[in-house]
Amino acid sequence: MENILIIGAAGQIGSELTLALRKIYGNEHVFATDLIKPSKDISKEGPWAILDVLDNKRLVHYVIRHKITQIYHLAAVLSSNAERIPIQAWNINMDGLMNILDLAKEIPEIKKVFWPSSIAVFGPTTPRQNTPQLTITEPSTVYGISKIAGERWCEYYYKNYGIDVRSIRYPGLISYKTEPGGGTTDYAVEIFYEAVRTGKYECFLEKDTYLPMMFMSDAIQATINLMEAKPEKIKVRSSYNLGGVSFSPDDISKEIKKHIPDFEITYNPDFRQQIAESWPESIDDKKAQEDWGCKTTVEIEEMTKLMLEGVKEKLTK
Ligand code: NAD
Ligand code: AKB
Repeated sequence: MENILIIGAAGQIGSELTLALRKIYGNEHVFATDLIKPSKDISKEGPWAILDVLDNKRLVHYVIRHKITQIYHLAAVLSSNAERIPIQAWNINMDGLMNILDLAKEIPEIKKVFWPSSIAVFGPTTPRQNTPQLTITEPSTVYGISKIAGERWCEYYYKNYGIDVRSIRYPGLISYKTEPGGGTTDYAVEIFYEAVRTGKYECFLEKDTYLPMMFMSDAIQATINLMEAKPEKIKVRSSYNLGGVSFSPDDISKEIKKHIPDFEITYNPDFRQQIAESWPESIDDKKAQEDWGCKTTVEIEEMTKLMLEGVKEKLTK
Protein backbone atom coordinates (compact mmCIF):
# COMPACT_ATOMS: atom_id res chain seq x y z
CA MET A 1 0.00 0.00 0.00
CA GLU A 2 1.47 3.36 -1.07
CA ASN A 3 1.06 6.55 0.97
CA ILE A 4 2.07 9.59 -1.02
CA LEU A 5 3.15 12.97 0.32
CA ILE A 6 2.89 16.00 -1.97
CA ILE A 7 4.81 19.08 -0.86
CA GLY A 8 3.66 22.24 -2.66
CA ALA A 9 0.21 20.74 -3.36
CA ALA A 10 -1.50 24.14 -3.66
CA GLY A 11 0.68 25.26 -6.59
CA GLN A 12 0.19 25.16 -10.34
CA ILE A 13 1.39 21.56 -10.71
CA GLY A 14 0.50 20.24 -7.25
CA SER A 15 -3.17 21.22 -7.52
CA GLU A 16 -3.59 18.93 -10.56
CA LEU A 17 -1.04 16.22 -9.72
CA THR A 18 -2.65 15.62 -6.30
CA LEU A 19 -6.02 14.92 -7.91
CA ALA A 20 -4.46 12.68 -10.59
CA LEU A 21 -2.60 10.64 -7.96
CA ARG A 22 -5.71 10.37 -5.78
CA LYS A 23 -7.54 8.81 -8.76
CA ILE A 24 -4.85 6.13 -8.94
CA TYR A 25 -4.03 5.50 -5.27
CA GLY A 26 -7.27 6.56 -3.53
CA ASN A 27 -8.07 9.87 -1.82
CA GLU A 28 -7.00 8.75 1.65
CA HIS A 29 -3.53 7.71 0.47
CA VAL A 30 -2.42 11.03 -1.06
CA PHE A 31 -1.44 13.68 1.53
CA ALA A 32 -1.54 17.25 0.21
CA THR A 33 0.71 19.73 2.04
CA ASP A 34 1.75 23.32 1.44
CA LEU A 35 2.35 26.62 3.24
CA ILE A 36 -1.16 27.62 2.16
CA LYS A 37 -4.51 25.81 2.10
CA PRO A 38 -4.98 23.89 -1.17
CA SER A 39 -8.10 24.22 -3.35
CA LYS A 40 -11.46 22.91 -2.07
CA ASP A 41 -11.48 19.83 -4.30
CA ILE A 42 -8.20 18.79 -2.65
CA SER A 43 -8.97 19.78 0.95
CA LYS A 44 -12.50 18.32 0.98
CA GLU A 45 -11.76 14.94 -0.55
CA GLY A 46 -8.60 13.80 1.19
CA PRO A 47 -5.94 14.50 3.82
CA TRP A 48 -4.16 17.85 3.75
CA ALA A 49 -2.01 19.91 6.11
CA ILE A 50 -0.04 23.11 6.37
CA LEU A 51 3.60 21.96 6.27
CA ASP A 52 6.82 23.87 5.63
CA VAL A 53 9.43 21.76 3.84
CA LEU A 54 12.09 23.72 5.73
CA ASP A 55 10.64 22.59 9.09
CA ASN A 56 12.57 19.36 9.34
CA LYS A 57 11.15 18.26 12.69
CA ARG A 58 7.50 18.49 11.59
CA LEU A 59 8.38 16.93 8.25
CA VAL A 60 9.91 13.81 9.87
CA HIS A 61 6.97 13.57 12.26
CA TYR A 62 4.44 13.86 9.43
CA VAL A 63 6.18 11.26 7.27
CA ILE A 64 6.40 8.71 10.10
CA ARG A 65 2.86 9.35 11.37
CA HIS A 66 1.31 8.84 7.94
CA LYS A 67 3.59 5.95 6.90
CA ILE A 68 4.68 7.82 3.77
CA THR A 69 6.24 5.65 1.03
CA GLN A 70 6.62 8.21 -1.81
CA ILE A 71 7.32 11.95 -1.82
CA TYR A 72 6.63 14.46 -4.60
CA HIS A 73 8.57 17.55 -3.61
CA LEU A 74 7.22 20.48 -5.67
CA ALA A 75 7.81 23.49 -3.41
CA ALA A 76 10.16 26.07 -4.93
CA VAL A 77 10.59 29.74 -5.81
CA LEU A 78 10.34 30.05 -9.61
CA SER A 79 12.59 31.97 -11.99
CA SER A 80 11.29 35.55 -12.00
CA ASN A 81 10.39 35.61 -8.29
CA ALA A 82 13.79 34.11 -7.43
CA GLU A 83 15.61 36.98 -9.16
CA ARG A 84 13.85 39.37 -6.75
CA ILE A 85 14.94 37.41 -3.62
CA PRO A 86 18.00 35.42 -4.74
CA ILE A 87 19.39 34.28 -1.38
CA GLN A 88 16.00 33.41 0.08
CA ALA A 89 15.11 31.54 -3.11
CA TRP A 90 18.39 29.62 -3.02
CA ASN A 91 17.73 28.61 0.60
CA ILE A 92 14.15 27.49 -0.06
CA ASN A 93 15.03 25.60 -3.24
CA MET A 94 18.18 23.90 -1.93
CA ASP A 95 17.42 23.34 1.77
CA GLY A 96 13.98 21.99 0.86
CA LEU A 97 15.47 19.43 -1.53
CA MET A 98 18.26 18.43 0.88
CA ASN A 99 15.69 17.89 3.66
CA ILE A 100 13.76 15.51 1.41
CA LEU A 101 16.82 13.62 0.16
CA ASP A 102 18.08 13.19 3.72
CA LEU A 103 14.66 12.06 4.88
CA ALA A 104 14.62 9.40 2.14
CA LYS A 105 18.10 8.31 3.26
CA GLU A 106 17.10 8.03 6.93
CA ILE A 107 13.64 6.47 6.56
CA PRO A 108 13.79 3.20 4.56
CA GLU A 109 9.97 3.11 4.17
CA ILE A 110 10.31 5.97 1.65
CA LYS A 111 10.76 4.08 -1.59
CA LYS A 112 10.58 6.83 -4.24
CA VAL A 113 11.06 10.58 -4.54
CA PHE A 114 10.00 12.91 -7.37
CA TRP A 115 11.62 16.33 -7.66
CA PRO A 116 11.13 18.56 -10.72
CA SER A 117 13.96 20.32 -12.48
CA SER A 118 13.44 22.80 -15.32
CA ILE A 119 14.64 24.02 -18.71
CA ALA A 120 16.19 26.76 -16.51
CA VAL A 121 19.24 24.48 -16.00
CA PHE A 122 20.32 25.64 -19.46
CA GLY A 123 21.94 29.01 -20.05
CA PRO A 124 23.24 31.40 -22.69
CA THR A 125 26.05 29.00 -23.74
CA THR A 126 23.67 26.07 -24.35
CA PRO A 127 22.66 25.24 -27.96
CA ARG A 128 19.13 26.67 -28.14
CA GLN A 129 17.57 24.53 -30.87
CA ASN A 130 16.56 20.97 -30.05
CA THR A 131 18.68 21.16 -26.89
CA PRO A 132 20.09 17.68 -26.16
CA GLN A 133 19.82 15.73 -22.90
CA LEU A 134 23.56 16.08 -22.33
CA THR A 135 24.93 19.51 -23.17
CA ILE A 136 26.38 22.67 -21.62
CA THR A 137 24.48 23.69 -18.47
CA GLU A 138 25.65 27.12 -17.33
CA PRO A 139 22.46 28.79 -16.05
CA SER A 140 22.51 32.53 -15.38
CA THR A 141 19.53 32.72 -12.99
CA VAL A 142 19.50 31.81 -9.30
CA TYR A 143 16.56 29.49 -10.04
CA GLY A 144 18.56 27.71 -12.77
CA ILE A 145 21.61 27.44 -10.52
CA SER A 146 19.46 25.85 -7.79
CA LYS A 147 17.98 23.41 -10.33
CA ILE A 148 21.33 22.29 -11.77
CA ALA A 149 22.75 21.90 -8.24
CA GLY A 150 19.61 19.95 -7.29
CA GLU A 151 20.07 17.62 -10.26
CA ARG A 152 23.65 16.89 -9.20
CA TRP A 153 22.48 16.14 -5.63
CA CYS A 154 19.72 13.81 -6.85
CA GLU A 155 22.21 11.80 -8.87
CA TYR A 156 24.63 11.80 -5.91
CA TYR A 157 22.00 10.43 -3.50
CA TYR A 158 21.03 7.76 -6.04
CA LYS A 159 24.63 6.64 -6.62
CA ASN A 160 25.88 6.86 -3.05
CA TYR A 161 22.80 5.96 -0.97
CA GLY A 162 20.57 4.12 -3.45
CA ILE A 163 17.72 6.68 -3.17
CA ASP A 164 15.24 6.09 -6.00
CA VAL A 165 14.87 9.75 -6.93
CA ARG A 166 13.40 10.64 -10.33
CA SER A 167 13.18 13.97 -12.10
CA ILE A 168 11.97 15.81 -15.20
CA ARG A 169 13.19 19.12 -16.62
CA TYR A 170 9.72 20.56 -17.22
CA PRO A 171 9.28 23.19 -19.92
CA GLY A 172 6.85 26.07 -19.21
CA LEU A 173 3.56 24.54 -18.10
CA ILE A 174 0.21 25.80 -19.35
CA SER A 175 -2.91 25.32 -17.24
CA TYR A 176 -5.99 27.17 -16.02
CA LYS A 177 -6.91 25.45 -12.72
CA THR A 178 -4.27 27.25 -10.62
CA GLU A 179 -2.41 30.34 -11.77
CA PRO A 180 1.37 30.00 -12.09
CA GLY A 181 3.68 31.07 -9.28
CA GLY A 182 6.15 33.64 -10.64
CA GLY A 183 8.00 32.17 -13.62
CA THR A 184 9.25 33.54 -16.93
CA THR A 185 6.88 31.33 -18.95
CA ASP A 186 3.84 32.69 -17.04
CA TYR A 187 2.96 35.02 -19.93
CA ALA A 188 1.61 31.97 -21.79
CA VAL A 189 -1.04 31.52 -19.07
CA GLU A 190 -1.70 35.21 -18.28
CA ILE A 191 -2.44 35.88 -21.96
CA PHE A 192 -5.52 33.62 -21.83
CA TYR A 193 -6.87 35.25 -18.64
CA GLU A 194 -6.46 38.72 -20.13
CA ALA A 195 -7.88 37.65 -23.51
CA VAL A 196 -11.06 36.47 -21.76
CA ARG A 197 -11.24 39.31 -19.20
CA THR A 198 -10.33 42.35 -21.31
CA GLY A 199 -9.60 41.23 -24.89
CA LYS A 200 -6.04 42.58 -24.72
CA TYR A 201 -2.68 41.70 -23.21
CA GLU A 202 0.61 43.52 -22.65
CA CYS A 203 3.32 40.89 -22.93
CA PHE A 204 6.54 41.07 -20.86
CA LEU A 205 8.45 39.12 -23.55
CA GLU A 206 9.24 40.13 -27.15
CA LYS A 207 7.00 39.01 -29.99
CA ASP A 208 9.39 36.38 -31.38
CA THR A 209 10.68 34.82 -28.16
CA TYR A 210 10.34 31.07 -28.60
CA LEU A 211 10.21 28.82 -25.53
CA PRO A 212 9.33 25.15 -24.98
CA MET A 213 5.91 24.74 -23.31
CA MET A 214 3.59 21.90 -22.35
CA PHE A 215 -0.10 21.57 -21.51
CA MET A 216 -0.57 20.41 -17.91
CA SER A 217 -2.32 17.11 -18.75
CA ASP A 218 0.75 15.99 -20.76
CA ALA A 219 3.08 17.02 -17.92
CA ILE A 220 1.02 15.11 -15.35
CA GLN A 221 0.93 12.02 -17.56
CA ALA A 222 4.70 12.21 -18.09
CA THR A 223 5.27 12.52 -14.32
CA ILE A 224 3.10 9.50 -13.60
CA ASN A 225 4.76 7.46 -16.39
CA LEU A 226 8.19 8.29 -15.01
CA MET A 227 7.23 7.41 -11.43
CA GLU A 228 5.52 4.16 -12.43
CA ALA A 229 8.38 2.95 -14.65
CA LYS A 230 10.48 0.04 -13.34
CA PRO A 231 13.68 1.36 -11.67
CA GLU A 232 15.92 -0.32 -14.27
CA LYS A 233 14.25 1.77 -17.01
CA ILE A 234 15.41 5.00 -15.39
CA LYS A 235 18.85 5.56 -16.89
CA VAL A 236 19.12 9.29 -16.12
CA ARG A 237 19.27 10.00 -12.38
CA SER A 238 19.88 13.73 -12.69
CA SER A 239 16.81 14.83 -14.71
CA TYR A 240 15.16 14.03 -18.05
CA ASN A 241 14.56 16.59 -20.83
CA LEU A 242 10.87 16.95 -21.70
CA GLY A 243 10.12 18.65 -25.02
CA GLY A 244 6.51 19.78 -25.34
CA VAL A 245 5.74 22.33 -28.05
CA SER A 246 7.65 25.50 -28.91
CA PHE A 247 5.88 28.76 -29.61
CA SER A 248 6.29 32.53 -29.32
CA PRO A 249 3.90 35.20 -27.95
CA ASP A 250 3.12 36.07 -31.58
CA ASP A 251 2.16 32.45 -32.39
CA ILE A 252 -0.13 32.19 -29.41
CA SER A 253 -1.81 35.55 -30.00
CA LYS A 254 -2.57 34.47 -33.61
CA GLU A 255 -4.19 31.30 -32.23
CA ILE A 256 -6.25 33.35 -29.73
CA LYS A 257 -7.39 35.66 -32.56
CA LYS A 258 -8.99 32.64 -34.29
CA HIS A 259 -11.38 32.50 -31.29
CA ILE A 260 -11.43 36.20 -30.25
CA PRO A 261 -10.90 38.17 -33.50
CA ASP A 262 -10.59 41.56 -31.73
CA PHE A 263 -7.86 40.34 -29.34
CA GLU A 264 -4.94 42.79 -29.17
CA ILE A 265 -1.41 42.15 -27.96
CA THR A 266 1.27 44.76 -27.21
CA TYR A 267 4.87 44.19 -26.13
CA ASN A 268 6.71 45.75 -23.21
CA PRO A 269 9.62 43.43 -22.40
CA ASP A 270 11.15 43.58 -18.89
CA PHE A 271 13.95 41.70 -17.07
CA ARG A 272 12.28 38.38 -17.92
CA GLN A 273 13.23 38.84 -21.59
CA GLN A 274 16.88 38.22 -20.70
CA ILE A 275 15.96 35.07 -18.77
CA ALA A 276 13.89 33.77 -21.69
CA GLU A 277 16.72 34.46 -24.13
CA SER A 278 19.07 32.37 -22.00
CA TRP A 279 16.76 29.31 -22.22
CA PRO A 280 16.33 26.84 -25.10
CA GLU A 281 13.82 27.51 -27.88
CA SER A 282 13.13 23.78 -28.29
CA ILE A 283 14.10 20.59 -26.46
CA ASP A 284 15.15 17.11 -27.57
CA ASP A 285 13.46 14.56 -25.29
CA LYS A 286 14.44 11.40 -27.20
CA LYS A 287 16.02 9.91 -24.07
CA ALA A 288 12.80 10.20 -22.04
CA GLN A 289 10.83 8.72 -24.94
CA GLU A 290 13.19 5.74 -25.18
CA ASP A 291 13.54 5.06 -21.45
CA TRP A 292 9.98 5.44 -20.12
CA GLY A 293 7.79 6.65 -22.97
CA CYS A 294 7.01 10.35 -22.57
CA LYS A 295 4.67 11.80 -25.21
CA THR A 296 3.38 15.28 -26.11
CA THR A 297 -0.24 15.05 -27.30
CA VAL A 298 -1.61 18.60 -26.94
CA GLU A 299 -0.38 20.97 -29.67
CA ILE A 300 -0.86 24.77 -29.74
CA GLU A 301 -4.29 24.74 -31.49
CA GLU A 302 -5.87 22.36 -28.99
CA MET A 303 -4.06 24.02 -26.07
CA THR A 304 -5.56 27.39 -27.05
CA LYS A 305 -9.06 25.96 -27.27
CA LEU A 306 -8.76 24.14 -23.93
CA MET A 307 -7.27 27.20 -22.20
CA LEU A 308 -9.96 29.60 -23.47
CA GLU A 309 -12.76 27.21 -22.46
CA GLY A 310 -11.17 26.49 -19.06
CA VAL A 311 -10.45 30.13 -18.22
CA LYS A 312 -13.98 31.22 -19.27
CA GLU A 313 -15.53 28.58 -17.05
CA LYS A 314 -13.26 29.49 -14.14
CA LEU A 315 -14.00 33.21 -14.43
CA THR A 316 -17.77 32.69 -14.63
CA LYS A 317 -17.71 30.51 -11.51
P1 NAD B 1 4.05 27.09 -7.70
O1 NAD B 1 4.81 28.29 -7.31
O2 NAD B 1 2.77 27.24 -8.42
O3 NAD B 1 3.79 26.17 -6.44
C1 NAD B 1 4.76 25.95 -5.46
C2 NAD B 1 4.04 25.72 -4.16
O4 NAD B 1 5.04 25.51 -3.16
C3 NAD B 1 3.21 26.93 -3.70
O5 NAD B 1 1.87 26.55 -3.48
C4 NAD B 1 3.89 27.41 -2.42
O6 NAD B 1 2.98 27.87 -1.44
C5 NAD B 1 4.58 26.12 -1.97
N1 NAD B 1 5.74 26.40 -1.11
C6 NAD B 1 6.65 27.40 -1.23
N2 NAD B 1 7.55 27.33 -0.23
C7 NAD B 1 7.20 26.26 0.52
C8 NAD B 1 7.73 25.67 1.70
N3 NAD B 1 8.80 26.20 2.31
N4 NAD B 1 7.13 24.56 2.20
C9 NAD B 1 6.04 24.03 1.59
N5 NAD B 1 5.48 24.57 0.48
C10 NAD B 1 6.06 25.66 -0.04
O7 NAD B 1 5.08 26.17 -8.55
P2 NAD B 1 4.72 25.06 -9.64
O8 NAD B 1 4.62 25.75 -10.94
O9 NAD B 1 3.61 24.20 -9.17
O10 NAD B 1 6.10 24.28 -9.65
C11 NAD B 1 6.31 23.13 -8.87
C12 NAD B 1 7.72 22.63 -9.14
O11 NAD B 1 7.89 22.38 -10.54
C13 NAD B 1 8.83 23.62 -8.77
O12 NAD B 1 9.93 22.90 -8.29
C14 NAD B 1 9.18 24.26 -10.08
O13 NAD B 1 10.49 24.72 -10.09
C15 NAD B 1 8.99 23.11 -11.04
N6 NAD B 1 8.73 23.57 -12.40
C16 NAD B 1 7.58 24.22 -12.71
C17 NAD B 1 7.37 24.65 -14.03
C18 NAD B 1 6.11 25.36 -14.42
O14 NAD B 1 6.03 25.87 -15.55
N7 NAD B 1 5.11 25.44 -13.55
C19 NAD B 1 8.35 24.41 -15.00
C20 NAD B 1 9.54 23.79 -14.62
C21 NAD B 1 9.71 23.34 -13.32
C1 AKB C 1 9.64 29.42 -14.89
O1 AKB C 1 9.36 30.13 -15.87
O2 AKB C 1 10.34 29.78 -13.95
C2 AKB C 1 9.11 28.01 -14.88
C3 AKB C 1 10.12 27.07 -15.44
C4 AKB C 1 10.21 26.88 -16.90
O3 AKB C 1 10.88 26.49 -14.70
N1 AKB C 1 7.87 27.97 -15.57
